[in-house]
Amino acid sequence: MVGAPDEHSRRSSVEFAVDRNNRHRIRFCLAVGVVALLTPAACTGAAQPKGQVVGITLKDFHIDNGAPSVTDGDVVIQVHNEAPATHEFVVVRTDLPADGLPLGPDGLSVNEDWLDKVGELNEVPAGTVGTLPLHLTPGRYVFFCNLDGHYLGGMHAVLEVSAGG
Ligand SMILES: [Cu+2]
Repeated sequence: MVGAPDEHSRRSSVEFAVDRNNRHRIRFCLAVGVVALLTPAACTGAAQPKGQVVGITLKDFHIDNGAPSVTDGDVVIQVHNEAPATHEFVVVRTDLPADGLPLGPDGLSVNEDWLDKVGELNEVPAGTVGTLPLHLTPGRYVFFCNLDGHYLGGMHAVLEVSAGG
């Protein structure tokens, strides 16, 4: 314990440098922090993104959209992959038909570079739920899976976002 006395004297001098008012304020903040931790809202609110929940279900090869229209603002897209395979989930803002997005040179996937991409989940493993929080402005959005051939296989859906009151 050679370092102990040094440690102690350093701490004392630091405390000495902090005037009484500041020390009071620090203790008050700690108390507020503890109260916040003990309230249920703080516990659940920290982990859960807020917004209108849009439940999406991925299947081989189809996307079910539980809420085809929402109002603008914070939206939490919950992507349930009920298919036996991993899928991707891409969101673009476009007025193009869901089955009329531009394809890339491979002819098997959508050319995302030509689209206004709003967000994506690279991988939603089979049997899991992916969460994608987005802030959406009014407009029309298309969801799709862009793994080779999956979009062409029918994995696309539309979400209409209207201006809220
Ligand atoms: Cu897919």
